[in-house]
Amino acid sequence: MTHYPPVSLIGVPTDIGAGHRGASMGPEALRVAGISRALEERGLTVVDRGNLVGPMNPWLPPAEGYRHLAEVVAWNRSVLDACYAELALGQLPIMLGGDHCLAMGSITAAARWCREKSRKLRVLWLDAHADFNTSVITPSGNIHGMPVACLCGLGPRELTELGGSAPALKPEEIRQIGIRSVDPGEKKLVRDVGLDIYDMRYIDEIGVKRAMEEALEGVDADTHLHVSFDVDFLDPSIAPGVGTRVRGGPNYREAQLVMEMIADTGRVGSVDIVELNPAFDKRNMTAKLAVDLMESLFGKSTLMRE
Ligand code: 6HN
Ligand code: MN
Ligand code: MN
Ligand code: MN
Repeated sequence: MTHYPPVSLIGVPTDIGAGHRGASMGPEALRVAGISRALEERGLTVVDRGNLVGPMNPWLPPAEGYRHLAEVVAWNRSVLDACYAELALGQLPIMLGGDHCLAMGSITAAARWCREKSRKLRVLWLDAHADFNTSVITPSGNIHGMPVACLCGLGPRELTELGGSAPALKPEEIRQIGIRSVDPGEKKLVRDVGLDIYDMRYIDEIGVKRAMEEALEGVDADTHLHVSFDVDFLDPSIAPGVGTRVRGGPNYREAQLVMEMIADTGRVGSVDIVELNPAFDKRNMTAKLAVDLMESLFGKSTLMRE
């Protein structure tokens, strides 16, 4: 049985990078769905640090390919500081989002931490989308569609150099799982960069088990796993509470297996739960499912294996 450090929940109540309002209500929905208790019942020590504060959403159209760039930078600076502070305290930070742009801050923090501790970083990006747009190729200007590109050094300096020097992340440190919606320019870019993408077609063909074995290959005792869980990874029939629904995602058991196999590594060091949008949800069912999947991520499985 894995021994985990104490968990710190950090609310990031913003929808600054999204194309729909409402992900700012995500942190509270996850709390209402019982995230603290669920993790405590897994035997973890949990402290809820409350919510970060940042700029309001001015709801403006994109300017030069970016919507709300200054506000996205401000939010991510506080995410970076808060997430890094928890890692430095020996805690395991879980970001309660919030839209997916916040992963620039949390992953930059994890990358800095790993560099200082000479640990290997592996990012597991669970998402329907590759989030690899730039201001030139974006169809929307929404920065939640750009965090992976920015982390890999493709983006505005304010974001690529969030942690000082760019890039925060090498493409070979990331595995994307569940992908099924990639924009035309984005498709070319992910190929050029050589991102390791386990898309739904691949998962359909070889199954979750083998896909996850491949995605987790090389993870060892020195690896820090950062799990960036975009709730739109899930099939929208079981997870309607998101702004950007794409059908054809993992079903309930497939998603559990993804989490269980990550749990088996015992290497989870930081987590984002993002894009949960209570304005689109039904009776908080998506938040409850996200909590259920967090239990699996921290070692709960149907038959106790520990
Ligand atoms: N997400 N590829 C689309 C865009 O506007 O760039 C959708 C991005 C969705 C981002 O869900 O985190
Ligand atoms: Mn995303
Ligand atoms: Mn997504
Ligand atoms: Mn399937």
